[in-house]
Amino acid sequence: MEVSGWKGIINQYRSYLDFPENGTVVTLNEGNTPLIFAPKLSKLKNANVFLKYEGLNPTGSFKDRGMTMAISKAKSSGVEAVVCASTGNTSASAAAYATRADMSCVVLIPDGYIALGKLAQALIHGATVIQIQGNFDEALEIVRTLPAHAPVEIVNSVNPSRIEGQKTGAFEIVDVLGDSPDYHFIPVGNAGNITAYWKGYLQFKSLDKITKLPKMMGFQAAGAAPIVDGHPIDNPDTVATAIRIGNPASWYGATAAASESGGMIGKVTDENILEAYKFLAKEESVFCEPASAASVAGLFVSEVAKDSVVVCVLTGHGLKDPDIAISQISVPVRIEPTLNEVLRVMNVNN
Ligand code: AN7
Repeated sequence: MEVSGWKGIINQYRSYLDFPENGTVVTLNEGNTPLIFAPKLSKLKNANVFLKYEGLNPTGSFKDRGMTMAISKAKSSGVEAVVCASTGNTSASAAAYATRADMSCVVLIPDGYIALGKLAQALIHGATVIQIQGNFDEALEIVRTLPAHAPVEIVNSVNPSRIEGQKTGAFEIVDVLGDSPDYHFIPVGNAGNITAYWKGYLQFKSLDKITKLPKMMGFQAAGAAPIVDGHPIDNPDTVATAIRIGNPASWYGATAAASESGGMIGKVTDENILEAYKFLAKEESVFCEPASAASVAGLFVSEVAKDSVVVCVLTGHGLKDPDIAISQISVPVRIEPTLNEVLRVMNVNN
């Protein structure tokens, strides 16, 4: 039955995507996420700051943009099983889209370093979840070799369809702003997303749909900052488990985006990240996961030109990682169920 409304990023941007004409579209209506004005950040930085809230995608992260492409292409070419390594969000997205396509899905995750919500998603969508006693980089190394031994397709961002789908985030930003922002702040883990956004902006520039290109400002967590430090990190460590990655697959894509755009790849401490995370929730009413806040943490430590247009991508939803949220706030008070007790503790004066 034909219905009106948004039908996902492939249907919306098909003419700009490398997608076969008769390909099967596997979609959960991902994309079309809001670009939310951030008044308090704007005031603090003397700029016009917007938040691209990717947590509102179907599985709660930007990964769905790439996954609709990767799974659609895989389905169109008769693939029956997909595999990925993941710090969590890729596994949640792969599990959901593979199920939608009646394919099986295997995910390798680092034991003990995946947010609760993401683990729940991968499991409830029916993926085979394998926890490895190692980190993401070790999981991806194994995944890369799997297609030589079993009939599976990789849906990590080493699969070019992932990057191709994720570039639509840039298209949506341009569709709302009418042009590129001046600065594009984004967390960097495996570096697929910064590579994808830059590809999207470049494509729209080559089509004269925008007059300028943004400075790409990528931020890694200080304990997992191989690109900034200039070498792979054997034991990456950060509270932002989503970007706990020591050897990014799209390393070159990230450095190219930064240098070609006149931007940079920087690093922010866990303290910076949690401060931005809490600021976003308390001051802007936008709840993202810790890794996502690395973009805003990056903005906090950067200079931006007065009155410039700034976009910070918030890559995943705050509900993904309830444990970190609860650890950052004081526990609610417990009282007897009486009016007087409520009045005593509710902290609203008349
Ligand atoms: C919320 O799910 O790598 O630089 O396996 O979940 O494109 O890797 C997640 C990465 C930022 C970094 N924010 O993006 C995975 C995974 C969130 C993320 C990133 C991730 P890339």
